[in-house]
Amino acid sequence: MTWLPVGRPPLLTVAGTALATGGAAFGDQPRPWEITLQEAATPVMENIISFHNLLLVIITVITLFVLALLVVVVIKFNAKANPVPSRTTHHTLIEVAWTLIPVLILVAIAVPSFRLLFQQLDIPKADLTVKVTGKQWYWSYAYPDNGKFEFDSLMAADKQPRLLGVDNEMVVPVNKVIRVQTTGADVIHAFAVPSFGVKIDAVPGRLNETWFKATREGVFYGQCSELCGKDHAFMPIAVRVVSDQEFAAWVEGAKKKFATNPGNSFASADTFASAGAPAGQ
Ligand SMILES: [Cu+2]
Repeated sequence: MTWLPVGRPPLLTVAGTALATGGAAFGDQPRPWEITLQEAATPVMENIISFHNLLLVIITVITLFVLALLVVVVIKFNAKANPVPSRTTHHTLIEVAWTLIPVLILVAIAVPSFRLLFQQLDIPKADLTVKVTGKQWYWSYAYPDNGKFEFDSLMAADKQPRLLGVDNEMVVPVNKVIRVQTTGADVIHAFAVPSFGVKIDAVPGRLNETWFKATREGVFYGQCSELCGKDHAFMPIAVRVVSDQEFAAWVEGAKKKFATNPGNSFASADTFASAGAPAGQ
């Protein structure tokens, strides 16, 4: 389902590579002067980028066409150039055309659009479920399939990348279908990771579901995308995608590490949010 080449224009790739060599260790994140979408790491995001590129071409052609018509009107039909206006009011062929052509354009857009929507909403058989809870102002990740542990993920002020690094990353295996269930503990938050093409509300009293299948290893950053209070900007999402073996090893470690804090104990005092974290969770 690729209509156009996916990825950055060549010029931006050069700039992106230069920046990437400086920040390669920091994974997928926004980059200075970036005007494109972040690089895709899932099939859904690849299709989102292709769809975006298709729409960009269509809207550019339409805009230039309308601009050309306006220029023609201004030059040919102003009072000086055309002192005696035509009294024509109807032209059947043109009327049919300007009704039919937009309909065809909309249909051409609707087909890939619905295909993409179905791909996003129709969750394949999941290999792994992670329950994500948005809280003021951090995230909790629960792994019901892997020993039922749960841990908090708070922004770490001393970690790079700034405002995106966290103390405990969400870890998932590569090339596996991850079902993400989101909910909110207090107010509405939104779980969003651009490279995965994932953005879903985390609503109190409701369980939302989405999915992603990361096709490459690395660390992928996102942020809460629903204004949720004073530290909305300081509850980043960091997802580490690793091999099956690394994931199994991480699960073993996590079971022990998080066994003593069922649910909601806070991270060490050197993390940013612990200073302002609400008490009595
Ligand atoms: Cu939030």
